[in-house]
Formats: sequence, structure tokens, C-alpha cells
Amino acid sequence: GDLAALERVSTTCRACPRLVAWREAVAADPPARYRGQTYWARPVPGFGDPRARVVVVGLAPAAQGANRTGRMFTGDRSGDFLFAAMHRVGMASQPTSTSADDGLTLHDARVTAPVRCAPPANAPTPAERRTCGPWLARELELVAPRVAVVLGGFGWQALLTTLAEQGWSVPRPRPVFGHGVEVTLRHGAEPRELTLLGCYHVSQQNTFTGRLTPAMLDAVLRRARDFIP
Ligand code: DU
Ligand code: SF4
Repeated sequence: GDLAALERVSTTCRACPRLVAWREAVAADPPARYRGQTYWARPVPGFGDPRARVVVVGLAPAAQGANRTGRMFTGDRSGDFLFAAMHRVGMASQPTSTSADDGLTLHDARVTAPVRCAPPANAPTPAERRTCGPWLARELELVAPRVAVVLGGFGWQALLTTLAEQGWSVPRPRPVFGHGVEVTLRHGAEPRELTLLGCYHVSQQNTFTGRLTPAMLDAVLRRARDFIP
């Protein structure tokens, strides 16, 4: 349907010269453990249930993860941590996510990111975030989730910007990101609501240090379910 068309078109995007160069440079010189693999090296679309009521919003594809496998959060330690949790709470069909054809499906859940090409040092520029915003905006319009679990401050800022541009009532000053922060937005006079749940990012910087534990992530994902009738 429309979502499949969006994904097809978005994967041809070359709007950010620095990211196009990086995603391709990484693919041309893989580390020893991935030598011989053909990298995706293109924009990575969101993955999961097209009618998901829970959307997990990250930062951007990892150079050796989604930029290699072509599926969001797939093929790196961040994804291992995230999908294991999604499986524990019943959102994922299996606890591992290793390649785009490993059979994983998500139930009433979806994973996506505000920037779709792997950035150097996992750090997109503000201009790159603005340039990529419309892809996320269109995806959210089509999926119409009830809850967004937002992993980290970059995704939080990016998502609030996108939602404000789409006519959601984002409070001013903007709600500040934090683990466990909850904000419910309304869209004009319409009855629909979207709740943002802040969660520390699943990167190794947080998971190896114990800043984000499996129990903490499980709790946020279970909390997301509280908003689903
Ligand atoms: O072709 P498709 O059935 O629309 O599925 C596309 C893609 O999305 C496939 O890799 C499974 C995944 N998916 C999912 O994870 N959860 C769903 O509810 C539906 C599809
Ligand atoms: Fe296009 Fe987004 Fe990739 Fe930039 S980051 S090239 S806008 S898909």
C-alpha cells in the first residue's frame, strides 16, 4: 500500500551529501568480521507492523548494523538489546534480529528513526535532521501510532519538531527528554492522542554501563501497552 510505496521511494533518497558519502564509504571498507558482505548502504526504512500502535523511535541507522543489513536496528548490539526486550513483552516474534530475511515480525509495533542514513559517529547534523524529517512525518501519518517510545534525546527533539510541524500541540517550552518522561499530545480539535515515552537509548554506552538495564526497557515497553485499549 502507501507505506510500501513510501519505503520504496525513501530508499532512493540522496538528499544529504555527507551521509550518502559515509554510508557508501563504510560499505566499501568493511571491518574484517563483515568482509565479503554486500552492504545495504542506502536509507533504511521503518520496519514492522504497518498499523502498529506502538512505534519505537531511535536515532539513525548504525554504520555496521542497519546500514549493512538494510533493516532498522538489525545486526548490531543495540538491536540485540532492543529486540530481546520486544520479544520478552510480546512485541517481536523472536528475540534476535540478524538479517533482513531472518523471519522476524513485530506485532502491533514498529521501529523507525528520524534520520535514515548512517551518520559518522552516530551524530547527524541539525540540517540533516531537518532534511530527513519529512520521511518520518509521512510514515507517522500512514501508521498513526498511539504511543512513541523515544530512545534518547536526539530522537526526542527530532520527533517533537516533526510533530509540531504536523499540527500536534507540542507544549512550549518543549518537554525535556528524560528516561520515564511521558507527554501526551493532541492534534488540533481531533480526538486522537499520541503519547511520547522517553527511554535511554539502547546503545552500548548505556547498556554496558547499566544506565539502561533490560528491566528498565521492559518496563517502558509494558508502559506503552497501558495506552492501548
Ligand atoms: O510484505 P508484508 O507482509 O507487508 O511485510 C513486510 C515486512 O514487515 C516483513 O518483513 C514483515 C514485517 N511485518 C511485521 O513485522 N509485522 C507485521 O504485522 C506485518 C509485517
Ligand atoms: Fe535522504 Fe534522510 Fe538519507 Fe538524508 S538521511 S539522504 S534525507 S534518507
